[in-house]
Amino acid sequence: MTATSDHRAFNEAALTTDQGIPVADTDNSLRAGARGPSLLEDFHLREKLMRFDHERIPERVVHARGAGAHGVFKIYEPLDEYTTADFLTDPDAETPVFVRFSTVQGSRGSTDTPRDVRGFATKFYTRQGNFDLVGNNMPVFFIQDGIKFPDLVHALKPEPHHEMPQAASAHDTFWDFVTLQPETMHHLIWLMSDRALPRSYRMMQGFGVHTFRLVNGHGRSTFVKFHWTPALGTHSLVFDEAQKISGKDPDFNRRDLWEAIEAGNFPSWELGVQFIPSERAFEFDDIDLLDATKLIPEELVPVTPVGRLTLNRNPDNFFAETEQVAFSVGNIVPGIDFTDDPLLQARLFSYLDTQLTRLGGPNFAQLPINRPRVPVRNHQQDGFHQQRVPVGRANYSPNSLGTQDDGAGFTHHPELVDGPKERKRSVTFADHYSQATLFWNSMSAWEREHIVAAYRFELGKVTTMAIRVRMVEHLNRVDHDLAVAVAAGIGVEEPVKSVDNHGRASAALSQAPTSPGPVTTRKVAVLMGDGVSARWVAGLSENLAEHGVTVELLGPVDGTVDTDDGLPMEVTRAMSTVASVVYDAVVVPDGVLSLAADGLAVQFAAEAYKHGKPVAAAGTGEDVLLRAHIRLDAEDPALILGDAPAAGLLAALAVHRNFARDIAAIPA
Ligand code: HDE
Repeated sequence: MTATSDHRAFNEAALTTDQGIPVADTDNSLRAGARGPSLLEDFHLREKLMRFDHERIPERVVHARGAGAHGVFKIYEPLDEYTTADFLTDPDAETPVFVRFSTVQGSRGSTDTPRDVRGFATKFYTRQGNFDLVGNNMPVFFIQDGIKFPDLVHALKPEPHHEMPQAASAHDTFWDFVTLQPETMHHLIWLMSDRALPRSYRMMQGFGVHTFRLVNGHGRSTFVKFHWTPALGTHSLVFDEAQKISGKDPDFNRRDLWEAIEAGNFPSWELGVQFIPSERAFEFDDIDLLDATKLIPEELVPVTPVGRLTLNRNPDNFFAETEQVAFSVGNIVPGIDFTDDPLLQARLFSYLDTQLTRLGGPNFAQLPINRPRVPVRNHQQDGFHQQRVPVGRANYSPNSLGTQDDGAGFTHHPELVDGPKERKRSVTFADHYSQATLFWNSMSAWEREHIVAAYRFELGKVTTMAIRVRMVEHLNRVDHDLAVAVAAGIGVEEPVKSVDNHGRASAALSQAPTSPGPVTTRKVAVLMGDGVSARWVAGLSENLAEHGVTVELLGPVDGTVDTDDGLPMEVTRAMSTVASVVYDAVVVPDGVLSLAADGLAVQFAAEAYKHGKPVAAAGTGEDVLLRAHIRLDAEDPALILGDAPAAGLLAALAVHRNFARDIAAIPA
């Protein structure tokens, strides 16, 4: 080995300071004698502590907690009829993307499963620069005008005097604000539905919320609404389960996304578009396309599938990528354009602005995760954290001393605008209730029960009675029966019917499955113990695994259990380290006599049953269900008894849950 290669080998292996100086010892600071004072000249200690002291950046003011992944987007068919955007017209383009999912209310270190809206933000690194679709998992928003956003968020966030509650909307200030701002009523009912408790980011829809426009090569503009539809179906947790998961595994959704991608089960979503030709813009009597508190029912404008998003790579580093990614609604490419939606217009300012504080200066677009995958050329310069080294002397335009090439760039759609300057809402924004009614009418019986329970829970935490009363008055304008049911749970007098329900519904708003969906990556817990039938468990595991279902064998402790054929069988983990709430189904096999006397096993079965999950038992396993107060003679396709539960379990998992159960007496 030469002296040079010797030197390089040393450098590659060794730690260095930020200045590249090799570090000999990172465990002991420099001292005057082993028990003596530390020396100021210890440059390694000083640098190490200085860097540590400055590791934190401000968290996002909303959507602070999130998880991200890399992937690709590809269209099915070119959309030239509607747009010139390269990534939507080139059938061969595989556009790299980075997606960040998030909760809204809680801090960065809060839990994944509060009742909350979820963010669904996608950065497309297109060949014409970055396009960000910064959406949510609900198609509407609380407010119509961005000037109300600080008020909404102040009311939603932990209350300012004692900073409670964390990751929750069940408190006075939130309900005080929303009951005084009736435009929130539609989004509120979505928030009280199971949509606010996604089972997985992989099983969640996404929406662009606002009306955007696509502009084609002839300058023709079409209004559009963007929809993401998950390949695994749209599924939710129930509230009790979500609350328990917050303690058992606060990283539940983040872990689920990470593990699926690590295992090669790449989640995917179909991008769908509602196309609304400009001529039709005023065709929908009670819906103004510029009002973000309204959706366009799919019965009026169907969703056309246009492409597929697949997430296939976890970030290498959470901070560098997921934390530093800077989305902006204003990142838009030729062929796509904005509308005059006043919520959207306010967002165009806010996203650019917020990064200055969060990422410490104007050069955040140079961070690797934010960098476009195309060359960046302009005369913007300097500022904190500049990474580029511009060459040449011409940093202005026009110039004759450098090169400059103004190609065919982004042109704004030349929409004609005219009107007096005024602080005024359009009268077409005035209806705040009829789409909340539409949502309520579209729900199945169990979805309605969950909504009523959610209003009762949230309002039950509100200490100011006048706020509860106000909310019941609003609900009475959504649907009288809903108002009566909520009032009865929160000590408010039954309201007098004031308006008739319009009776319209939209099937796409319900999450009740109309047909069986995929079961891939669902997780089944098998409760284990000495005496278990080895063949039975192995057969079931094999059968489920063939369908992509993950089976975990939960032992009384880590290690092995003794099976009926005398051989030890390894378990996945100890039952006490998990809980039923982190599984999709629970199985109690035959032969394990100890389980019926094990409170934890009984709780596993009871809780899973209470949450509507498939529960299977064979032989002595049925004793565990009896102890859990589960009626074995109940008509219940998701209660699977007998020796061959695989087919029943798969069928029950394919429709997610059975909420038709009578669970009132189940202690969980
Ligand atoms: Fe945001 N929003 N927002 N928002 N939003 C932010 O941007 C804001 C709104 C959404 O994973 C912030 O970089 C205003 C609607 C997502 O990094 C901030 C208004 C929708 C994310 C901001 C809205 C969203 C954010 C905080 C009303 C659904 C997370 C940090 C005018 C269509 C993106 C940041 C990520 C984040 C402002 C309303 C979705 C402060 C002013 C409507 C998914 O800029």
